[in-house]
Amino acid sequence: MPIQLYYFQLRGRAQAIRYLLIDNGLEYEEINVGPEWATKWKAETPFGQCPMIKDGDLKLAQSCAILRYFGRKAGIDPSDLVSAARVDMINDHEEDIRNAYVKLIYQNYDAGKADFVKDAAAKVKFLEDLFKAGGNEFILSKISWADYNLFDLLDILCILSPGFLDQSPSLKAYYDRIAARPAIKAFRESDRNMKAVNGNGKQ
Ligand code: 0HH
Repeated sequence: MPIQLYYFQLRGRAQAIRYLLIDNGLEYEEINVGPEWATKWKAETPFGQCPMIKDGDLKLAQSCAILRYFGRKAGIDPSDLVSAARVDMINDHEEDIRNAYVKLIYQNYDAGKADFVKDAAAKVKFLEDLFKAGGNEFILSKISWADYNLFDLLDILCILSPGFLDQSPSLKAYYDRIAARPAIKAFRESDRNMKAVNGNGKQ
């Protein structure tokens, strides 16, 4: 049985997982939990939330745990202590921005958008400086699980605020490099790439 990815029919928290799976040739099947989320799937998940994946006997929730798991499975998990710490640090910063984004989208879109974009730009500036100083093609010199999460975050920030990366040349080059990876490019140009970014029509 292939890997199964349980999520709503939207990009949301599953999109980075999709990028990782596709870019690393891991076949998977989408299970759209939307129609029966509350009645069938919610109680099936470890924490009452999705995304959830099944891989053989393993049932796993929490998007970053899923990314780490598939990163290890695909052999793109950083092997040394310092590299793994750098990847974790950048992913935690990414998650701070993403959690604020989710709050904006679902709770305060119209009133909060301008302040959110300003705050996210200040937080992303730290990443721009780190990428500029590091001089790596990815968070490290080779792609790792967290790059797919960061790429998706930059993508949704550019959708929210076109030109968001205009002041961040190193991150823009990084974003373009990942978008141009053949499997990711083909996926993003295909019908498989879901149009809905979030569950309430806001983006
Ligand atoms: N920390 C978790 C992670 O990273 C957060 C997961 C989470 O928030 O995996 N899951 C939400 C779905 S993402 C969840 O399970 C937000 C999209 C909501 C769209 C809902 C409506 C879609 C209709 C087509 N939420 C459901 C729940 O908590 O019951």
